[in-house]
Amino acid sequence: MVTSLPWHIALLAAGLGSPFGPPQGATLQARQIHALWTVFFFAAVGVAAVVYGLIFWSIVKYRKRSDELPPQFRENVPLEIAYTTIPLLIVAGLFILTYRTEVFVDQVATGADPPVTIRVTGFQWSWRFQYEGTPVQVAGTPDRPPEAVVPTGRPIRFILESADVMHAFWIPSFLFKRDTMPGITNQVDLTVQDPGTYLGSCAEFCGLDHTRMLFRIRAVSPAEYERWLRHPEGGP
Ligand SMILES: [Cu+2]
Repeated sequence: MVTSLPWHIALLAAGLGSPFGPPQGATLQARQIHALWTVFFFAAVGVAAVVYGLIFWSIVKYRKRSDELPPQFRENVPLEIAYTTIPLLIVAGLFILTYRTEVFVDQVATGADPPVTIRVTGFQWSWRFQYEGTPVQVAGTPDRPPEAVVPTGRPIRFILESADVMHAFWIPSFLFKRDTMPGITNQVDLTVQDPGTYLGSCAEFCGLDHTRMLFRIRAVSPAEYERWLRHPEGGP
């Protein structure tokens, strides 16, 4: 437990390191999610400005000045149509943008140039990374979290599986989390843009040593990746 504390502090720091809002994210997919978040944020700011503006305007302009009853109105059809239609349009716009972003994040590339494929297996209590089409495998233990090396600028297909109970493959810097479930295979393509070492963790409580299910993704240039694949540290 104590040994994993620095990891969790580092995971937290990864989330706090951004100048505004959530971290921008190190993958192509994360950048889209961040862009979507920014749209939501400013849409919320706009709605809040109108709502609070009207509240304060009403408080000041229509404050009680005498005991005389002010003019009484029952309805204002154009206004009612406007305040029903405009929010519906905003919600519809946000829905469409969210749908497009989700489709982009979930799309699995097809084509002649297959992405790097890594079979990720969550187990109590660590992770195993098998590089498809190669003998390379990186497996961790609770005491020695595994480090998977990936190339930058190329889609990496993660095939997510579980050997026992439900886990979740979570890399905060990728703004990405997906469950690994026994009997179900999840697939995702992520393209890491920036070289670096990214911390990951299990994000689904899975038993006693859940907090020790840590891992690292180290993104390097494609040339360096090919070198690593021939002589992986901790590999066969
Ligand atoms: Cu777990």
